Amino acid sequence: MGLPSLNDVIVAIATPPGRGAVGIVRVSGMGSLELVSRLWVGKNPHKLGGGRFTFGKVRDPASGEILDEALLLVFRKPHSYTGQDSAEVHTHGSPAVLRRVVQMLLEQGARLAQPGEFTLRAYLNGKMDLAQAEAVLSLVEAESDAARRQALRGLSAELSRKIEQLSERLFDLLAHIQAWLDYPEEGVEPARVQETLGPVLEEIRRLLATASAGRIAQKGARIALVGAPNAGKSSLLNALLGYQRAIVTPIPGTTRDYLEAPLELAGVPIVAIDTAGIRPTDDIVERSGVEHALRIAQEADLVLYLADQSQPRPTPPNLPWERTIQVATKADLPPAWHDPAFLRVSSQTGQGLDELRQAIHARLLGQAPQGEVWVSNERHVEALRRAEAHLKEALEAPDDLAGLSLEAALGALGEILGKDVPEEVIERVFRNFCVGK
Ligand SMILES: Nc1nc2c(ncn2[C@@H]2O[C@H](COP(=O)(O)OP(=O)(O)O)[C@@H](O)[C@H]2O)c(=O)[nH]1
Ligand SMILES: [Mg+2]
Repeated sequence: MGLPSLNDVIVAIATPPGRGAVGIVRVSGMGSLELVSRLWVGKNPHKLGGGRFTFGKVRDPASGEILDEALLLVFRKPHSYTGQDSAEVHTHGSPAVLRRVVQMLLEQGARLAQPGEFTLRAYLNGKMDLAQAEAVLSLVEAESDAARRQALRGLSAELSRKIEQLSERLFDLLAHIQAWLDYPEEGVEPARVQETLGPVLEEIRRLLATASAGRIAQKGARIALVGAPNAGKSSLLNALLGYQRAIVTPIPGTTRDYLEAPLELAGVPIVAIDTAGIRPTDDIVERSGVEHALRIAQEADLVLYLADQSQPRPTPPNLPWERTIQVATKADLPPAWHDPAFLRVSSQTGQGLDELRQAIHARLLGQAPQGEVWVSNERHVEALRRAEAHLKEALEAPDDLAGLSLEAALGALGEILGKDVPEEVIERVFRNFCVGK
């Protein structure tokens, strides 16, 4: 299919579908001010300074009919989002008005923008690199504070700068190896492959270690509450939520199905899943619930295993222990056993709940340093993994061959920024955008 042309004027409604207080139509490309001026009654857009608003009316150039009162915002290249002459028409947020404005611009020679095409133009015109363009999408999609914060980091090129710095160090090393190979008689010192690669590799691994937190910040996490019947799972869910979501009874086996409840914990969107109590049973409905609970636990990002510390200690089920927090419940009652590996919590008094929230937060986002950029984009993670593998190769290769692996690693890092990436990759990135962004 190929990437769309940069040379025509594109137009799209930039605000979400439906009615709103204000609706925005966006135009970008060479000649966009000319097109807009044909339907603008008011100050001549050509005479308007970049970044300035003017108040006027939108008129159908064919019939002369006035459609709405509006604001016009003009940007001049290269000082615009896309790097081209651009304009925004802010009308009242009526779908009928917005559609007509777009229609009239199409009649004047613009074409409908494809999804993400404004941001694509920004990338192709060098206003941002590919990682920043992806951060734009992450920011638009961000539903939690953590995701929003990380997207902004990407947008302001924190990740890009880090990747550029690493690439530069590799590039210097590569140049050195080449000089040493090509001009042996010049007395070029042997390249210090180990000394340079070690720290770069470490840095890449540090970035990769943030991937799980990055993904969770962006997409959220699923936390399963499991344990024997009457362990206090539903009570704990309600305590974490702050309202009565799940039925609590003293009768074991009340929750036979599972239920999901959304909550936000330390800026991360969480889905907490209350499951059927795990015990051997002949009841067919309950047994199915038990099997389901174990499967949910295997698939969850984090498991809370609950055991009632006021009762004899239960035999633990088969759980993914490396992502499980053990919780001793009903801490307000006298203990029948004690194990320091368990967090003692009472849903009734609230004892231990803050510690539990902190433990959950630490498990979900723990490896990722706050105040630093996290890698949340799957494409970036994959490229970093390849760079890591090539650098490992380079470390193990004799110095005269290390250059090849270095080049491959540099290629992988460059892809993150969109350097020398095939058009298909670019198309795939922008396909997920909405029209008008
Ligand atoms: N004293 C005390 N009782 C609790 C606590 N949490 C739950 N219970 C009681 O234990 C019983 C089972 O609780 P529930 O949340 O339904 O357990 P589930 O079967 O694991 O969902 C109910 O009678 C609850 O009132 C707690 O922290 N302290
Ligand atoms: Mg229950």
